[in-house]
Amino acid sequence: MTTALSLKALFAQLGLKAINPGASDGVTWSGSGPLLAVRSPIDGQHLASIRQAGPEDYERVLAAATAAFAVWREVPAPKRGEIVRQLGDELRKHKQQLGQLVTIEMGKTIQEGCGEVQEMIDICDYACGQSRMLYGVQTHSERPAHRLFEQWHPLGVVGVVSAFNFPAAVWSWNLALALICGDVCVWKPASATPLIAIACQRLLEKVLARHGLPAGVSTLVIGPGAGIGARLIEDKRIPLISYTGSTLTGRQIAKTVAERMGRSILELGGNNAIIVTAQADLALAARNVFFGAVGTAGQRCTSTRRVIIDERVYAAFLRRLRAYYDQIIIGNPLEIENQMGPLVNPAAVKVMMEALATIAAQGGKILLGGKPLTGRKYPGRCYVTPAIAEVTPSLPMVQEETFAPILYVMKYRGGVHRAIALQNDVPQGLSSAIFTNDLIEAETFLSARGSDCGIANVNLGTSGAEIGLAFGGEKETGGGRESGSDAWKGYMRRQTNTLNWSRAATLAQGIKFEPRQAKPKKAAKRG
Ligand code: UN1
Repeated sequence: MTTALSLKALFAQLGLKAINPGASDGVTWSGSGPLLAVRSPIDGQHLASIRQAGPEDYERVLAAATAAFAVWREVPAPKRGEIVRQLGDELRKHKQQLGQLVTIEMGKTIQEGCGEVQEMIDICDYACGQSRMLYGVQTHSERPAHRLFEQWHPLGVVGVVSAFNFPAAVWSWNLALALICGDVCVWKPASATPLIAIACQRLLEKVLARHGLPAGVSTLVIGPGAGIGARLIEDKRIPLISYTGSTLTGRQIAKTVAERMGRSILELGGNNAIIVTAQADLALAARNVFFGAVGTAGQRCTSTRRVIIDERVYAAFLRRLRAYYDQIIIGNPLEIENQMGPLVNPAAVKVMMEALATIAAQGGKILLGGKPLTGRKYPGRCYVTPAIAEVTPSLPMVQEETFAPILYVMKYRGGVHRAIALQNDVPQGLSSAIFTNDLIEAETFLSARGSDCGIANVNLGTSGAEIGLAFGGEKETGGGRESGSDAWKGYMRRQTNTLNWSRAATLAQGIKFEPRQAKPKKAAKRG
């Protein structure tokens, strides 16, 4: 763990204090709710406290956001892009510190903590470019002298409810696009990771203040999901809610937002599989499965949870995978040589242990790992060894996402279509991959009869998507899309426009509707 001094220095550089207000309208910080203690999963150390947002703080924030929208939507989109670019520059300058804070607060390795900040920088650059490309189509009207086109207008206040596992990047994927689209953001981070949210919010406020922009373009409320979160979800002033988290909560949010005719972008659970066929490069496959299952201690939505292996290469593949698991270095994630840090909190360890017990009770065989780690090297009750469970595809637990480093291995027999059927046979549909050097197998996997997921990869793993194309998944993953491609459209309202530049009134579809000629009025007699 960092020494007290370097934690102090980190806090000073990122604008954090021992007690931090949990609500910001973009300029003024306040907090009238109960105190929230923030602990590091690395060693259980108390890092800081948050005075959470109360109802009046929330109202103040929403009033600022609503007022800011009226100003921000008038700022030309490329100028909005320039603000986002400058946020990217601030992130660049503070990459190391922010990466370290991510690691201290949620436990991913420092490599991955810095990688998360890099992903934020990438989306800022991307969004800046996109701000000059908010294209609407134009087509030919069926009427003479008419112009038919569409425009994309800003939507309003966007509520971003983010998860602990990408505590800063989820915000940036939404914020960068929302801002260039002319929307303003209210951010409610996960209660496990409020410090990184405060640090990011402060950096953005610095940029906004430099340009004299109003408070409320970017705002923050920290508080429990059931309190401040529920307020946000139910608020009619917020036309779009972007939520990243569990399917259970997402289902509830989807209902509540739909009930008030709002929109939602949902990034929910994944149950991501890798298919290893007999034509696979087994060394490449094992390496990728290892990172996919163990990276971020199995706490990514895109983590690899299942491997579906051709029975002919099952034993050989497993030998290679075991070799990686056997040499894994677990420990303080701030130390660069450690490949896996702790889970986010002791409750997550409990969930993992219970899941393993259920898997065993259902007939699964725990091949290795799955034990809590204790002792001097592992303070804080959050360290575990990653587990591999050998299962048959019909094992009920295989249908569920357990947010922990548990990997299911299973065999298939027959052609690639058999493996694809198993891969698709779960309620979730986020990410998927196949390892094969056979073109027909690869293309079948990517075809309409292939993977049913939002992401499908060939010869690389399920996690670690780049920001350049849309990110999200199907089925119980929620259907939302963030990041690249045309995901920006989700943050705008579309308007179809028809403009008549003639003096004739022409109806579409050839309909004639001529008013009868009105008789000219007789001139009034004089005198
Ligand atoms: C998540 O876990 O919520 O593809 C997102 C990845 C990252 C995003 C993960 N770029 O693994």
